[in-house]
Amino acid sequence: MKKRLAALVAVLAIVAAACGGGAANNDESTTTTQAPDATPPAQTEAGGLLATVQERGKLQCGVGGTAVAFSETQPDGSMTGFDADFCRAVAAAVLGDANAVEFRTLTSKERFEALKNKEIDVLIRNTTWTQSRDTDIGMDFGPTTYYDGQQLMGLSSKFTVNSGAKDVDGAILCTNAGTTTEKNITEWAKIGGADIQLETVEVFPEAIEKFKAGTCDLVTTDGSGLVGQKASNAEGVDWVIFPAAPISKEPLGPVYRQNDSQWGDVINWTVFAMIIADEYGITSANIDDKPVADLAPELGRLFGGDGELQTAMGLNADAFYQVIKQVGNYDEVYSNNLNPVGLVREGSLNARFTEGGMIYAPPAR
Ligand SMILES: N[C@@H](CCC(=O)N[C@@H](CS)C(=O)NCC(=O)O)C(=O)O
Repeated sequence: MKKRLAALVAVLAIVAAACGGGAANNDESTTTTQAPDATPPAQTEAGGLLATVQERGKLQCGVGGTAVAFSETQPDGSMTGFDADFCRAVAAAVLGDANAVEFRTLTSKERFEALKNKEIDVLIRNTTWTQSRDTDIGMDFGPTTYYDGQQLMGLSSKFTVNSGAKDVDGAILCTNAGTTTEKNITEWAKIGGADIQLETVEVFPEAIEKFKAGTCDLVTTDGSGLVGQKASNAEGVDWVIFPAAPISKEPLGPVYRQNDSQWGDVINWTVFAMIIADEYGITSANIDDKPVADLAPELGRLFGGDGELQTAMGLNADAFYQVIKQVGNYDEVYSNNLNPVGLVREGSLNARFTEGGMIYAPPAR
């Protein structure tokens, strides 16, 4: 009985922490006790993860390392890709140095534990924003940087872009574990009346190897991952990606631990600043063409001029100037990394909102 009571108390304590009750759950914070009716401290006094990263002088960023065009470990050990550049952007904002990043490669299965265990400050790894991830396991999601959707890939001699669930009946499908992919495909096959055999591997390139060896009939993951693999494999000319309309929504973006709103603001506004700079056509190449005072008022504020808002969140006034100067705007990061594998913004959900896409930021005011 005593044991049961103790267990109940422990469970209640965990639930209270998960619901945001108490400093214990406020990552990295210096524990300060506050009277319930005291005025909440200004964000800059919170001493959360932002202060920790600034003190450390390095951002610890979780990436995949084997996701073509998103995060790829190069032979010299450097990290390239769309996700890697968002890590660099956060480092430029927080530390004034886009190179002050320690990349930590994580499999899909490892990524959330690494974040929750404070092994990383932010996770930027083809990660889909879902309700359970956002609410159940202690994490918050930043703005979507890439609107994706799950597709399948098979031999073009056997499948077409119009293939559907009925065409995959009896097939062996391969993907990596710890993903939305596994759940979506199982539901999709069931709804479509297809009997499939799903095999999971640690990292997606293993699934590709099995597909090449013929032990998997099909592979499945986010469409961007399939496009990347098709482009980077010589055998890819014989591969077809289907169905044309993805089987799921996969909004990909940064993830951070919950209950540190200052850190959340820093990540969110780093992404928004890159989107706003793109709206105005300000790039790493032309940002110095005019003095900040001569730019549109919104850009002036964003780059540290009159009415700047960055210091209110604990950053230097020029934090987002550094992001654009050192890393680039959203379009540059997209084009540099994703155009080479054939992913284009035009006509996709990742186009600017003014061009029919979903890439939109709130105003910097
Ligand atoms: N977006 C999905 C899938 C993420 C995922 O694992 N994507 C693959 C395909 S791009 C990947 O990251 N592969 C690299 C690897 O497994 O190392 C999720 O969040 O669960």
